[in-house]
Amino acid sequence: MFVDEAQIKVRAGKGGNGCVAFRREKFVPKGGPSGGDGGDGGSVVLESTSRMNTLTHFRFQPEQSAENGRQGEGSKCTGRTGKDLVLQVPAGTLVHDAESNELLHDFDAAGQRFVVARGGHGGRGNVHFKSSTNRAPRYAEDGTEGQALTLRLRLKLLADVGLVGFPNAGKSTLISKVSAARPKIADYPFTTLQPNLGVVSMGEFDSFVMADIPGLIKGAHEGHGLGDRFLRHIERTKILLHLVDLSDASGRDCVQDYEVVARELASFSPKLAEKPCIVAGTKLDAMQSPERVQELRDYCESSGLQFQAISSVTGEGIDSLLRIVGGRVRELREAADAAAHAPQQPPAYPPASGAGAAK
Ligand SMILES: Nc1nc2c(ncn2[C@@H]2O[C@H](COP(=O)(O)OP(=O)(O)OP(=O)(O)O)[C@@H](O)[C@H]2O)c(=O)[nH]1
Ligand SMILES: [Mg+2]
Repeated sequence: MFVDEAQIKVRAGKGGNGCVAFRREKFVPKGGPSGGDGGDGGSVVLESTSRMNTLTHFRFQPEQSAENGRQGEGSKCTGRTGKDLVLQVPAGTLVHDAESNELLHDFDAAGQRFVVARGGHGGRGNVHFKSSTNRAPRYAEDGTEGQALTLRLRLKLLADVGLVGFPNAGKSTLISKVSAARPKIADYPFTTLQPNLGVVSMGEFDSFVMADIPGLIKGAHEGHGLGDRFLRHIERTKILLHLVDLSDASGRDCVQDYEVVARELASFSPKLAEKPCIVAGTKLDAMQSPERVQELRDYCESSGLQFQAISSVTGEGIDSLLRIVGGRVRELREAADAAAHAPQQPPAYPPASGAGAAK
């Protein structure tokens, strides 16, 4: 089951209460207070991982709490600290406070940790309250409550390349050909009902992630077909790979197919429409009229789009397509790295406003 939205309640542990106790030992009369502090409550921590890509597990456990801190004890013993509760979320999860709708954290990579609810503090034991006027305090602090809040988790998968196209265009067939992903493939529209991810290797040490999502039809942004809500899973990809069926079986016009899907992308988000896009004509082996591929190729050339015709059955064109796609992914990764490591502009000196100038 693929779940990309979930609401959960998280509660951090309460701090343990401080203890009221006195030294009671032979030959130590009026030994004084000896109550130890309570332990701090455990926090709730979210951790992103690349090993899962669904929020399904939260549907079955919508309430999660971390351990409470233990009470302090006599002989100045501090109570045990509550254990943190670490919840794993797939990389690409956005965490919102369900009440205020505030974005608390965006897990935009695997291996990140975020403390979402802090545990309460343990209360101080009565040893801390001894004073010159009160040598035997009979009170200790209570531990404080841990934070509790309701979270709305939304998943936007992280992939480098997003496959788009009409139903039956051959998206799932292509991902199964070039990666270890094994989605369902069949000769009817809307075979794919949930996104699939596949890792495509580029040489020995490099790879990129491809996302296969359900097909789009005209009016998808109004809810036709399966709608366009799955498009958010390719919102963060670097490139779109737009597949167009070249075989005569579809009975539609190739260029029109491309334009219909491109319009749906633009209605979903202008950002998606501006993403670098590569077009692949599919089912080259089943194509009867060569004019179809020529027409699409000309169209792409005039629109400045890279084009490659492929067949997932015979394998024709697949290597060239992967070279084009892999090359673009590499270029965009390098550009993103360079931007992230660009030296920051030093602040203008002396300050333009004159504030802080020598007196
Ligand atoms: N001859 C031929 N058939 C293909 C090729 N690629 C896919 N097909 C067939 O086209 C049909 C649809 O393929 P899918 O991969 O399920 O298409 P899809 O784009 O994932 O479709 P949806 O999941 O419904 O959006 C299947 O019957 C495939 O066997 C190809 O290169 N050549
Ligand atoms: Mg499919």
